[in-house]
Amino acid sequence: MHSRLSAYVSDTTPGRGALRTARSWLHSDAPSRSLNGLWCFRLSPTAQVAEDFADERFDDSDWDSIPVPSHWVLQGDGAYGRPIYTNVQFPFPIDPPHVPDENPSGDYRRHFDMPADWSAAERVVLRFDGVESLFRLWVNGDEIGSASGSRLAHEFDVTSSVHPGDNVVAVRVHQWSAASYVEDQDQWWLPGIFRDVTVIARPGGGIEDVWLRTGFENGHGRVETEVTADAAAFPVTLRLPELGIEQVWATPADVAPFDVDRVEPWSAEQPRLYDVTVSTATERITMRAGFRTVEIRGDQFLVNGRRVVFHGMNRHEAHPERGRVFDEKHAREDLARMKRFNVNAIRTSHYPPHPRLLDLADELGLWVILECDLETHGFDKLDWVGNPSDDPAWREAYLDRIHRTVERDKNHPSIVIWSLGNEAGTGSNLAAMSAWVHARDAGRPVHYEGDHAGEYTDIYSRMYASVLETEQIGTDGSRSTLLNCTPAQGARQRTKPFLLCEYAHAMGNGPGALDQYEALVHEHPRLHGGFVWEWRDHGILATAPDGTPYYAYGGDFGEVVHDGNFVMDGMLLSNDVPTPSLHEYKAVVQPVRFTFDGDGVAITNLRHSADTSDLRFRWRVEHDGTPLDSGDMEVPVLAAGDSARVPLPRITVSQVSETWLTIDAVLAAGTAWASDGHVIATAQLDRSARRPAPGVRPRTSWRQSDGTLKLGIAEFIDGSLVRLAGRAVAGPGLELFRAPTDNDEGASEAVEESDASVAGVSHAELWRRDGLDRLTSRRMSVKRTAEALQTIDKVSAANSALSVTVESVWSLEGDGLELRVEIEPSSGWPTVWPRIGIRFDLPDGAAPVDGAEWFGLGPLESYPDSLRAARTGRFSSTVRDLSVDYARPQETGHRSQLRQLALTSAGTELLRIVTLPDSYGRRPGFTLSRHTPQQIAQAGHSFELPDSTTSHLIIDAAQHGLGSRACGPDVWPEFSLRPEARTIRLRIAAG
Ligand code: IPT
Repeated sequence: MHSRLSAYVSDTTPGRGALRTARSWLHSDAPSRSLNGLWCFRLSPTAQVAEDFADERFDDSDWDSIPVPSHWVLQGDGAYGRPIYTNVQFPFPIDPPHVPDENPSGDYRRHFDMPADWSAAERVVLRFDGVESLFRLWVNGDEIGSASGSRLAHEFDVTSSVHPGDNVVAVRVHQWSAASYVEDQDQWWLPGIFRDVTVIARPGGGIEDVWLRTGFENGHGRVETEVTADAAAFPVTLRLPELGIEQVWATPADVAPFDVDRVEPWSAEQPRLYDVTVSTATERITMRAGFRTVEIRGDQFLVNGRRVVFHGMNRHEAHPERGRVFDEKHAREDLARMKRFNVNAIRTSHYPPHPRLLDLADELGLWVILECDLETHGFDKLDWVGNPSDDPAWREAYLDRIHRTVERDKNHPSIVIWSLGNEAGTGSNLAAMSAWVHARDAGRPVHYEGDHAGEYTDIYSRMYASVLETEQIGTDGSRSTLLNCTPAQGARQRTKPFLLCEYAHAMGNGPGALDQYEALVHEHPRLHGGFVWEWRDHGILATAPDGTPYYAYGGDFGEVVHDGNFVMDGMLLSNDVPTPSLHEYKAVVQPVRFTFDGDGVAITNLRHSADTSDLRFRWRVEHDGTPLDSGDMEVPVLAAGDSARVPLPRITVSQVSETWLTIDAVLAAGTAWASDGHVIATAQLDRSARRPAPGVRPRTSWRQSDGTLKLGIAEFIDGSLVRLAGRAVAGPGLELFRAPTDNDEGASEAVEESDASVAGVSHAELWRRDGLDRLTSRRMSVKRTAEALQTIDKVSAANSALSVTVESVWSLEGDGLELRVEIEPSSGWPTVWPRIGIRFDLPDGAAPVDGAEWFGLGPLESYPDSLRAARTGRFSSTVRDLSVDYARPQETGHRSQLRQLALTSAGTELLRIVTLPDSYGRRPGFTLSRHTPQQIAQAGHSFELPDSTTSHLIIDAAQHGLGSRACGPDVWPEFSLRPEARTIRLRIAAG
């Protein structure tokens, strides 16, 4: 390659010619024009080819056109290459700072009209809000400069190259550059001009930048203003009309802090904003100020003097069709959804979002950790040798990145912490970034998880720490050392507030244990909560060979190196559908706690600072899930942190059905993010009378049996069930397998002794080794009496001596049919089991099973370590909606603690099943699906599932927990399913 070109592409400095003083993204009345829209576009396979075309730069007659903003790999149906997904891996040779000659390079070109009156402007500036990864700019043939820092704003002074009337801008974007080494975030590589391009007229005597540093202390607000403007631009006037404030500063020296009385503070719960204008004779800036003071006192992180608990999400910019291109409507809906699910914080993983997002966070109310665009994770593979974070050649680029990050967004009250980046090892360049932030903004602490020993950051942060370890971090008594810390470093870390910048990896079905993490936050004030990894799946809308639309993940675009479905680890599916784990999260972090005791309930307001005057409390009583009584509850207004005991309503207890009281705290009035009546918190109280399960009647006079047999609605041939209520049925057979979840497939190391995992080997692998997915059975005996049938089967897998004995007894009890199944494992089963269940197969016939109605836990799926969103009640669903459409098909749909179930076809009941508790009082759960676990386990995407002509009902005596071992701890021992004997008892009747 041309050596000048190669030097440019592999330059570790942030580019040349851009304005070095970054500034706030301000709402100004100075004239500007958006250059978004269609640009002429030509893609070259290498940087060199693009370069060779330089001469014909102005002949674009045969170019294509492309929208700006967009990513070229998501345009043109594959004509411009395909997206690549990698997590840690670099999709090019690790040869820093060089990148391959095969470097897709896009030339963009467009005209714009500069109004004649702009010639009065002092300067004309071109702003790029986001270009991935390195770009070069020409205006009217003049080369202006270059820049890297994909998700950062870059401005260029183009005054001397523009003129009134027609102008031409040309931008050359290279997919790969030295900067790619420091932008190795876990996401799709998506080149192009993907954020706005704007041409701005800067008036003489205008305001270059303004920073309102607002504080709130002892009921007073304080404003310190930093105005960047020429002395000649003064006087500068600041107005805050709502409080009747007008400050006029005649000269720069007059700009002084001032106090404001009667001001309401800003918080994520009550995002009170005040309109402010700052103006000179020639320019007016419109801002919204929120008054809050961020501080670290000892090991506590406080806003306005009160400890903050982060119920946060890691938020990437991801959209199935647009990629990282911002869409305000979608973003606003996303943040409103967060609020509806009791989320109160976001970490902008792992780069600054579109600047407008912070306006929305200010307005809707979310605490924000604003993270710089920086990650060098791929150097981990080299034990961090050559890591840019500790290499002086990169110092300028690192400082440029944090400078652009902080300066752009410094005015937002929602931002309470700056983060230097993610997974970039450690080193002096990071320490230099931190020093720069400390000097520039003393009002916000600095976070960076990779500073394990706490050498240059203010907050102790970890990712994926287990529950036990998190507890140890919160405690001083424990002498346990902290990961990657000497005892002395650990002691230093324990003097700081702690947060989990990532935890609860939400890949596929899971995570479990959200409630265990949350409980710790209430016990140990040093623990400030955390940020779930992550908010949404990053699937890209694609079309399967048979025309079915689906959400693609790594490998679906034929990438050479990729990380599969690790990019599908969100609490929302790619199409914005909340997963059950998001409902679980909402229930776990609900800001109102109910503690039942006797005839009363203690209600506690767990919020940061808001009282409960915005809430109403509703109650209802149900008998077996059928509503009996309801009303409103009188609850005094509770200040944050306060609690009150309130008498329960009068509850009529049924002697024949279960009696449950449910209390909901709901919004009394609509907000910007939810309508009135929206449920914030729920609790249930079981007031059922005790009703012992009928004992099993002893039977004698068994005799050998074969041939056909009819017991009530059940028909058998040679001891096997063939028909129930006149419809064909196969089974029930023992089912120990579940289609492995991403967590079941996870092989992260056991992090502590009490961990249930076998280090390095996934449960799924062990299940396949032991043949749980391919069990066979041998009938050992078939016996009958006049009213009962008993079979004994031995179930085991090929090449295994391990087995499970299954005794099934069908009997007529009164006028009903009972099935009792005793499941008895042989000795020696070595691993946890996914489930202990029995499976009925129900071929479609004339009336296919297409729905279920049940009384039990619902409405969504639940598992032993994810039960908090589930409530006891009566629910119904189509078979289809019982399953969650996880990006990679896997175990889904289990409903726990079933009491009654009706299988329906077009609304008509076909079969009714009532469960009886076992001798411990436990009830089975159920799963109803169009596919078997074995079929689901074979599919990489849902479009690969075979057409089905059968419904499969699995009644599970038990299921293994979920855990979060895809990236984090395994299932907690208590929720880990060890092989054990179980009983299932069902009463079955025709619909
Ligand atoms: C962690 C990353 O910070 C995050 O970006 C994401 O990749 C996550 O893992 C997994 O989905 S880093 C990992 C080494 C724990």
